[in-house]
Amino acid sequence: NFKAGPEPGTVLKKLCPKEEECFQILMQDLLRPYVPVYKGQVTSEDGELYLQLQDLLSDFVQPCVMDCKVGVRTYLEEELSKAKEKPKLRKDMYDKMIQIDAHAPTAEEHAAKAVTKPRYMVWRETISSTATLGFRIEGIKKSDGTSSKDFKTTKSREQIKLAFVEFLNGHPHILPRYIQRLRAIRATLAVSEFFQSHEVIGSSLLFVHDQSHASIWLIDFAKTVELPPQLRIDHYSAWKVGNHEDGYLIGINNLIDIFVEMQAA
Ligand code: 4IP
Ligand code: ADP
Ligand code: MN
Repeated sequence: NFKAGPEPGTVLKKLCPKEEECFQILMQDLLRPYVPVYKGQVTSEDGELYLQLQDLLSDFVQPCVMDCKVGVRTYLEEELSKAKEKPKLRKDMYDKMIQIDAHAPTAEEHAAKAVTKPRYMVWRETISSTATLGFRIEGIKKSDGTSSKDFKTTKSREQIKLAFVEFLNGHPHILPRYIQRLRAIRATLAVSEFFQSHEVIGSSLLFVHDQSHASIWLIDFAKTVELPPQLRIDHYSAWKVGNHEDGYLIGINNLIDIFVEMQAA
């Protein structure tokens, strides 16, 4: 999905037209300092279209990287209505489900050896911290290059804190910088036209630090869509089918609270 860009300091991500549209708007929005710079489309040797983005890691030396997916909902309302009209059974998602918990599927799902996508996505939200805290850890890469995606059942505040402590291990001075950056992001979201007019689903915050620097960016807008005309959301109220709420600010607030708690400890 990703590869090194043609110019140094850039990466290429497979083109998704919806995501490109977001980046085009974001380059003119107050959120611009908090997203990778979008440098346009490029075609690779094999004829595939890519988005060329600023490589967020290029100014760091042996960085530690953490991807946190933000929001209480991780699938589009459109995917829900599609699944209702025409349930598509996903064997791959059933397999991913039983790998974590053989008892998670219902008798019917066991018989079909398949689940629908919303069923799988909601289950993922509830076994992780997404449903309760409005964010979850997707992956962490340490400065030695080793990485882990083993956070699918990291759910409680305490489990999250332990993972954050481990992520910051040996760099306590980074904590206030992350808090400052998260607060700046929250303040900017409050005045961003992009944030006012979009439902932000499946997007992540990318935390990056090394010995001396730390920063956070918003990434992955493949499932971020413009709200229907006249519809407004507060990114905080409970989601109900049709209201398009994403819980993005629940996640931001909990992230700030948890980091502040760690600083006080
Ligand atoms: C994945 O589940 C992630 O939720 C993907 O979201 C999602 O892609 C996949 O759906 C789903 O199988 P696991 O993380 O548990 O493996 P993301 O790309 O944000 O990580 P979508 O297409 O919803 O973005 P499918 O339908 O692509 O398999
Ligand atoms: P996907 O839609 O495939 O999940 P993402 O946009 O979420 O793709 O990116 C996947 C991973 O790639 C992120 O967790 C992050 O580690 C890395 N990444 C994404 N964007 C950048 C970037 N601009 N610079 C450096 N690394 C990035
Ligand atoms: Mn992603």
